[in-house]
Amino acid sequence: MVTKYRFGDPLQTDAVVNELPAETGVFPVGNVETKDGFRFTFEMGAEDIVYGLGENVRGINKRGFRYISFCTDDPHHQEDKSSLYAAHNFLIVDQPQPFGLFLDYPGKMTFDVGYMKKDVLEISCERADLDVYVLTGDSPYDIVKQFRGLIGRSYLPPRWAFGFGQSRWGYQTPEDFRKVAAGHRENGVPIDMIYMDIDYMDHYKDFTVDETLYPDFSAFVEEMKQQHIHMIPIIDAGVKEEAGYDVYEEGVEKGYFCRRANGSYFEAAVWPGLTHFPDFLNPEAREWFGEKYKRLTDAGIDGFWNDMNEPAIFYTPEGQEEAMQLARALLEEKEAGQEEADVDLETAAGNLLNFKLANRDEDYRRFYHQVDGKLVNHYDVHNLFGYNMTRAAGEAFTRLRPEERTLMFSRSSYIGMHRYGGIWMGDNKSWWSHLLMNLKMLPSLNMCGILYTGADLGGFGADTSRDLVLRWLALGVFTPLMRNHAAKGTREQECYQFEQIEDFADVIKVRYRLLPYLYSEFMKAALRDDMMFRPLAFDYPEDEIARHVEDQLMLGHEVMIAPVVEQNAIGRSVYLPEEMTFLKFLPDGTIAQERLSAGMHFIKVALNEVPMFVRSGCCVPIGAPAMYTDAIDMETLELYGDAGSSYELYTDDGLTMHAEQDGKTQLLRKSEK
Ligand code: MIG
Repeated sequence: MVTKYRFGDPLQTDAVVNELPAETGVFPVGNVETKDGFRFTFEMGAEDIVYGLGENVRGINKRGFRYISFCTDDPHHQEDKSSLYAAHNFLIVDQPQPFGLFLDYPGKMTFDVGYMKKDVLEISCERADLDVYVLTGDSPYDIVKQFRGLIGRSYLPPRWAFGFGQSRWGYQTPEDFRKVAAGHRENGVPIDMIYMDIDYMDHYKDFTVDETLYPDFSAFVEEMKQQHIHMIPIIDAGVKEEAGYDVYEEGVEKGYFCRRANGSYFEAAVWPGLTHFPDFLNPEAREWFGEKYKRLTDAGIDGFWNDMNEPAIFYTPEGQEEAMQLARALLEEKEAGQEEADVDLETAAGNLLNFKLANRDEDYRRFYHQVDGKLVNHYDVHNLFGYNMTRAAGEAFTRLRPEERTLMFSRSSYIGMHRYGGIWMGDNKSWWSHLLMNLKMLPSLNMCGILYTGADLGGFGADTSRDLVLRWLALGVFTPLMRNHAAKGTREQECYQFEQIEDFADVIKVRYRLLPYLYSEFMKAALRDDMMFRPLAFDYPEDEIARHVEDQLMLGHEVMIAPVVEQNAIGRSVYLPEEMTFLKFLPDGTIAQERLSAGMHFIKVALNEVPMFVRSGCCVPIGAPAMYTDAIDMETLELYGDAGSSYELYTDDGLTMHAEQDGKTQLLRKSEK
C-alpha cells in the first residue's frame, strides 16, 4: 500500500506519475518534526537492513553511514564521501513490518542510517516542504515493485545499446575513431558503439561539430554505421556564451537561461569557458533545448550521453573574485612587517587553501529557475537539474524519432528520470574497490527504476592494469551499459592496448552470447516494474547468510553472479543459497558445467573466463558469439540449466518504441534428458 503525506507547500517535481491524494492522519511510522526544517526519526531493530538510496557509495545494506542527497560532480568516490551525482531519496527498512519511504524533496537532504546513533535512522532537510510516500508490503521486494508502479515505467534503450562500447576522453578526430573501430574489428573484439567525448565539438559548444575535423559529419556517422558501429556524442549542460552561436543567442533572446536575483543571466565556467545554464525546470526551455538534439539525429546519430548536469561548475565570476580577494589578502600579509605576519600569514594562507572554487553552495544559491511563473532559487531545487535536462532530451526524442528508441543516459539524476534515460555511474577510478562498488550499486539503482546502467569499465580516473580491465569486463558482461571509458591522461585501456588481446575478446564475446538473455531480462524488468539485479536477500529472505551477502547478485530470474573483485585471485568463495548449476565460459568457446550443492564453495576463475550460476528449475538461452548485436543468431540458442524447465525469450526487434504491443516473446523449453 502507498500513502502520501504532505508537509508545507512542496514544489511539483513530477517524480511520481500517478498523483495520490494526501493522507490527513498522523504519520504512520517513526516520528516527524517540522518545527525547524523537516526531521524524521525511526528506531531501527538491531537486525534491520536498510536498502535503497540508488546511486551512492558503500554497500547494498546502507546501515552505518550518512548519505547526503545533493547532486555532486566529485570524481573521488572514496569511502568517506556522502554524495555522488544523484538524489534517489527512496529507502526501505527491512524489519518485521517492512516499510519504504520516498521523500520527494528536490533540495539537500541527509540520511543518517545508524551513523550518529547505531540504531537510529534520521532523515532531515532544511525546509519542511515535501511529499513523503510511505509504502508497506509483504517484503522489501514487494515494496520495490509498488514504488516502481508509482514512479512509472523505465526507459527502454534500443537492443544494440546492449552491445559493447568503447570510450575515452581525448578521442577527437575521425582518425582517432577509425583507429578504435579497427582495433576492435581487426582483433576480433566485438563492438557496437564508440563514444564521442567533448573534443568532437567546436569549442565545446553543444550541438556543434568541429567542422574542420568533420566537414561532412553525416558521412562519417554513416561510414561507422557501415561497420555496425553507432557513434554516441556527449552533450554538456552549460551553453557557451559566444556572440553568433545560435543556441546561446536564441536562449538569451527567449529568456530560457537561469538568472541571478537581479535578472541578469547567471554565468558559470565549465569546459567552454563562461556558459549559461538552460532553465530545464521551465517546460518551454526544456522543449527548446530538446529540439536541438535534432541537429545530431539529422546527421544519423541515435544515442547520447548527458554530462555535467549536476550542474557542475568550475567557478563563477563571483567566486573567482572572492578567490582573488583571498589571494590579495595573502600578498598583503606577506608585504606587511615580519612580526605580525607569521600569524596572519597562516590565516590568510589557510583561507585561500580552504577556499573551494568549484561546485559551491554559494554559487548554487546565486541563480534562479522559473517554475509556474514564480522564481525558485536553484539551491532549493538543485537535484532536479540533471533529471530535467535528460527529460528535455527524452521528451524531444518522442517527437524527433517517434518510431525508434534512442540511447540516452545521464550523469546526474533524480527519482523519475528513469522514464527518460539511464545513468552511468560517473567518474570512478581504476581501483579494485570500485569494481565492487559497481556491483553493489546495481540493485540500489534498480530499486529506483534505473535499469539501463553501468560503470566505466577498467576505471575512469587513475592508471588501470590489464587484470583489472579483464575482471571488470567480466562484471560488465552482465550490466546493461557495458562501456570501457577512461579519463584523459590515464594509461590507455582499450582492449587492444594489452598483451593477448584474445583474452579480452573472449570475455566480451560472452556478453554477445548472453545478450538474448540479458535483453529479455531487461525487458521483463522494465515492463513489469521489476528489478533486473537484486540482492540475494530478496530471493532468499529466510536465509541468514544470503541476507547479508554484498558481493554476489541475482540477475533476472534464473541467474546469480559472483565476479572476482580482487587482484591476483585465482578465483573466489561463493555462497549458494540453493543447489545451482555453475557455468564457466572458457576461452575455447565451450562452457564448463558443474552441479553445486547449497553452501560455500571456492570456484577457480582465470582472467579470461566468466563465471555464472543458474538456479534450480531454470534454464538460460546462450547463443553463439557475434561481432555486433545485429549479427546475433537467435536461431542457434541453446538452453543451459535444468531439463524440463522453460524460458521466456524476448524476440521483438529491439528498435521500436512500443514494446508492449510489438514485444514478442517466445517460450523455449529445455527437453527432458
Ligand atoms: O570534467 O567530458 O564524467 O565521463 O569523460 C570532466 C569529459 C567532464 C566528466 C564525465 C566523463 C567525461 C569528462 N567529463
